[in-house]
Amino acid sequence: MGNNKQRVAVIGAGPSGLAQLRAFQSAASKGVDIPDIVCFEKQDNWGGLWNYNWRTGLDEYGEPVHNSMYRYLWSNGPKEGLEFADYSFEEHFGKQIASYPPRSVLFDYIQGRVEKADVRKWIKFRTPVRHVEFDASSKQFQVTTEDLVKGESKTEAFDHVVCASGHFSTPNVPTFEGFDNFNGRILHAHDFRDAVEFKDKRLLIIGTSYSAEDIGSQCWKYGCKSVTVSHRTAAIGYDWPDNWKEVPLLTKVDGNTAHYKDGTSEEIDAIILCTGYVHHFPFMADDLKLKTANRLATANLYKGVTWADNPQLHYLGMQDQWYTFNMFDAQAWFVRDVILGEISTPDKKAMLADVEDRVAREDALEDDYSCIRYQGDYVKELIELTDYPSFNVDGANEAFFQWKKHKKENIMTFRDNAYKSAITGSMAPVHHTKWVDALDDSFDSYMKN
Ligand code: FAD
Ligand code: NA7
Repeated sequence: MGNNKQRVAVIGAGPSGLAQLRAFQSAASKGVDIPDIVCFEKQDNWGGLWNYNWRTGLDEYGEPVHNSMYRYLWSNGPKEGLEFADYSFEEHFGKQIASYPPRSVLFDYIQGRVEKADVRKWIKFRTPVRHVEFDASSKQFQVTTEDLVKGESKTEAFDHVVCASGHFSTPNVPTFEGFDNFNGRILHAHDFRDAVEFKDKRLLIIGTSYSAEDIGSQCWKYGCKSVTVSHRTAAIGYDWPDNWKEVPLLTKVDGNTAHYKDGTSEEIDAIILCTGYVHHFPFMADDLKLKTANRLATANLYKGVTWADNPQLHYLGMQDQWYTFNMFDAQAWFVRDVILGEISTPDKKAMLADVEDRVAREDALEDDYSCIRYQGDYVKELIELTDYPSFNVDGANEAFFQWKKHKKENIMTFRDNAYKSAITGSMAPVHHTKWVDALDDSFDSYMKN
């Protein structure tokens, strides 16, 4: 199979980058002669966003802190939607576990697969990629990295680059009139860590998506006084607890008074901007930089991964995400086979036509259920092209549909439900403690039977 001793650079050792390493290792274990793989990771450990860190702002090397996760984060969707097809939860934990694990449990699961695959040796930690450009004459990329510990920079040639640096780390931070004089804390979701900080506080949240609903719920769980969610487009619309309300967009703050578009106002103590993230690739040369909205069909990526202007470059995990880990796998196995020459890419015109078709099909989707099916179909499309273990994607879709239904029924109890694995077919147990009562969500406490 394929051309060998080419060099492949993978940027980032989060779930997407690790999927790429596992994809190559899986081929190697079947006797395929694989290229030299070097994965550059700016943090000191793998796991990407799941590698939790208390730090905010800049880290000890002056690098922007990548982590956007918070202390008491539990999976915001059912684990049955993200399970690896080649490494089930039962294989990792030796038993089925409940459906909405806290982040430490998911980190352990992500780590288990790549420890088993023995791919840590391919990763250079504490080594951010500073610049990537393509040299048309050698047909190779020049990749400049910095070893933060040694303080040394280096430029090396690679035949292929796989960018897996994530897109939920650089915050989108609007401002509002009066913020400079607000008498309380203002932060973006990216810098939110410990809900206990907001105990007894009247909290204003701006934005209506996952971060808004989950950070609000968490602060509610850990005893904030009230939650107001302010929307630009539409209210979220769940049946919220009594001390939770939804209002139109904030127009200004005046001291501690927040004013909304409908003319109402109230006193608040803290503001959390849950206004999303931007795709940010400062290290990519302009002609290689992905510019896309956070959506299911990304701009300029053939099959959602391969850079239409240059198929030696790939981006993983750049879509908005219903599916996560197993979709990154489907992408990584496809990219591996393109790099190995097992799958050929068509000319640029055909690649762009593929992108256009994906965009048009996404634009025609009417509700969240059709979006889930669309992304499930994308996962199916990719896994049919490679030897990634085929799995019951319709079963995973079903777990997502149940999740949507359970959220609608009660947004504060949806995590108490259990679903069937699309990989092993077994049912998850109901967790020993209801989410709202599980204030200790440490690994050990969660794993108790
Ligand atoms: P990331 O996890 O972001 O990893 C990217 C890696 O690239 C990082 O390790 C980073 O340090 C590294 N990197 C970045 N720039 C450079 C550089 N220049 N050089 C070298 N290395 C670099 N998904 C779920 O399935 N379930 C959930 O419950 C869930 N909750 C979430 C909660 C929050 C708050 C957020 C923000 C996301 C959540 N997600 C969840 C989605 C999340 O995007 C995926 O689970 C997953 O982490 C994406 O993996 P990734 O590898 O693409 O990106
Ligand atoms: P999302 O899903 O990208 O949502 C961003 C939200 O922010 C969305 O509700 C936007 O409202 C809102 N937004 C963006 N800009 C503004 C301004 N200027 N004013 C008011 N509201 C604004 O980001 P999340 O952080 O919630 O989720 C990202 C990932 O983290 C997700 O995959 C989860 O797994 C965890 P809009 O509807 O556009 O009006």
